[in-house]
Amino acid sequence: MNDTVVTYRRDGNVGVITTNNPPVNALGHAVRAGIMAALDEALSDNDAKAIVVACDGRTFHAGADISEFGKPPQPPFLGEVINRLENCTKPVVAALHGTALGGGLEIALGCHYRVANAGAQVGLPEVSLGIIPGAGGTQRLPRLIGVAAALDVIIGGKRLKAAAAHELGVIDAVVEDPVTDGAIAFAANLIAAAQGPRPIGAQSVDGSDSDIEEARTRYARRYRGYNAPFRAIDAVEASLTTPLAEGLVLERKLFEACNATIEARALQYAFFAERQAAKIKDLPKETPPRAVAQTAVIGGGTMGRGIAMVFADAGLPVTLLEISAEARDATLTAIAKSYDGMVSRGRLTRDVANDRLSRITGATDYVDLTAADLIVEAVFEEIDVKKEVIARLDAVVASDALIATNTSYLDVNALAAASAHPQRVLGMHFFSPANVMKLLEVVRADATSDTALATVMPLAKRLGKIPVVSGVCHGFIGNRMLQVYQREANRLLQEGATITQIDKAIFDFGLPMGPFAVRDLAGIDVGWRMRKAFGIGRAQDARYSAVPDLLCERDQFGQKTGVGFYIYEGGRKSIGENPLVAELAPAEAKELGIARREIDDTEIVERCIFAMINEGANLLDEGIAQRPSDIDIVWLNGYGFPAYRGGPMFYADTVRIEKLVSRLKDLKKEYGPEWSPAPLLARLHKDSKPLTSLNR
Ligand code: T1G
Repeated sequence: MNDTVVTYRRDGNVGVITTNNPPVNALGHAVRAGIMAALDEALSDNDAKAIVVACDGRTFHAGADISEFGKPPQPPFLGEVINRLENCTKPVVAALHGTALGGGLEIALGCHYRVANAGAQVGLPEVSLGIIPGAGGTQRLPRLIGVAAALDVIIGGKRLKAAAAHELGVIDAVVEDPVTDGAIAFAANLIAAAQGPRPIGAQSVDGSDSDIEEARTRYARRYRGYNAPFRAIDAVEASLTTPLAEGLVLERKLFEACNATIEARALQYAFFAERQAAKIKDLPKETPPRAVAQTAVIGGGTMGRGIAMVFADAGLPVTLLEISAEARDATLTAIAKSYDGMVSRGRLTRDVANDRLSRITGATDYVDLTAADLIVEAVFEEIDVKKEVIARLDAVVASDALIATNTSYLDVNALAAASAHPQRVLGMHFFSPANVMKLLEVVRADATSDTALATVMPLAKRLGKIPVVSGVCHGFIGNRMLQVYQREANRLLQEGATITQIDKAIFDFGLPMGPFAVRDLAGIDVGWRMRKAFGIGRAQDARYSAVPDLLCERDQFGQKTGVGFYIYEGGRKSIGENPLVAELAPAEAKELGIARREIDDTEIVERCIFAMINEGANLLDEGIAQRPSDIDIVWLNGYGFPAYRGGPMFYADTVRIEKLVSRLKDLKKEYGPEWSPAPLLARLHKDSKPLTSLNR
């Protein structure tokens, strides 16, 4: 046990307990034991009239050590440490900085007073890990700030900045840095004022059953399919009627029940998978990134505008190049309108919006891009158009400036070859809307340099994105799997299922929309134009469904034309299926000699989801994706795969590989070779290994 992670010292007549357990002072076993030992010292130190609990490093305790979950728990448990703090006979002050989250805030709630520096944030994000606060958060926070405000933090996942936490009464004072000194001064004032311990547990709870019912109703839609958020509401509800000690016991029971669920395993897996995705296995850690101080975007369409806002939102100046002055002005006006909308919806202050807008400069001449360190092209999805853009950039920007393409499908190797410096070309595939969606597929072409990757991966984090590296193939990781998922949806339509039935089955499985509704949202024509450009059709797939193409040939593109697979009124509201689909599908089935039949939801889900899992395994075998968890992060953050299922590859393990492989073999017999189990799955089956055993 590393017994130096927690130290005790005295400053005047204040005992100071300090934890130093990088990177985030997680409350692992050594820290818990260390705090207990330091408390013994502080309580037996007669010259210490008050105690300060603080942390060194970048943050106060950022929670329990998630990597300890699933391992045999070791005493002292966090709840014991916190009860000890609360029952101290000397006043205890918590000194908060960085992100006091989960068990970190619970430690602070066990203390009698809390001070923080201006940059501190507090929160109880446990439901995002499939659990509930398990060390008093659901019992003490309602006592401190009332049920309604506590539910916003615990269920809403609200992270409170210091000023808001002070206003709400979570913290007693915002102090200057260094925060520990501020806390020691605060404690000295308590001593001077003979103010003693002030346990939260002794306080009553301000709230009512209607707060609880309101929360259950309000979060029902947001947490559709989840368990933990509703168990957390149960725990907070108990605080209304149950003394603290019993409430803590009930909370612990609910915590353990939640922690034993697949949802908890899936969300904790996703937590680490997201951080793992940022690491490129064969990229030397010491590779120096290129400085990125000035950026540029070429093309002011929907994606170009969104990408420019991503840079501006992250504090980077960006030049947005358009083909003409009119187009330039129209683009800037559209961006200003987006920011206005955010201000009117209260998501941004006017000052912040103006500040961000001021970082975006419109241009019409490539020469205005000479100073750019990173340029993202987001022009029309046509290879020759993009090649010309890259060649023109070669002539004006520095030879080591990075050129990124936002293509969704095109061959990034071919685009890189259009530059005299192919090593500086890579893909940065943003998802629409670019300034909202967190996923960024970073496409590594054969020539892409380590410097380019070492620059873009950490930059993505600065842009608030979750980067996942992908090799070059048609559709990279996400869209390649999406194609087989949609292929199966189209075939199920041929065979007799309706679009409503298919979409509902997938919706019930947990995705926010089914494959037909989502194409209507994005525009059926996006795929249609891509298939036409690549000549994709019956030649490649004897069962190819032309129904989407036939709708597009009639300008029925979905929501944007008011009709697609469904009919819409007032833009987004579907008023039912497009009757044309019910004509075209049986006609196509007849043409292809396919017998139509009743199809149940299980088959729909299996065929759509298993097809993409199998394709994911092929992506791993081909080295396009580094690890299964990267594929999961792509689908969780780019395609709305339900996080409580962990992503398609994690889900495959919950289905179990042997069941998956035998089902794939059945489907192969029924539908043909495209259902052949991926060699990787066959190997894992033979070795009785789960997919996630490959996550390194
Ligand atoms: N446990 C273990 N490791 C953690 C960790 C944690 N709680 N938090 C971060 N790490 C690791 C992370 O994997 C990464 O490692 C490194 O620290 C830096 O993290 C009883 C049970 C604090 C806001 O949910 O939200 O308390 O990849 O890259 O972007 O009720 O980390 O470098 O090897 O994310 O600056 C509740 C989780 C736990 C907070 C910092 N707490 N952490 O963000 O750095 S449950 C949380 C975060 C709980 C109690 C319950 C963020 C951060 P590596 P990072 P960052």
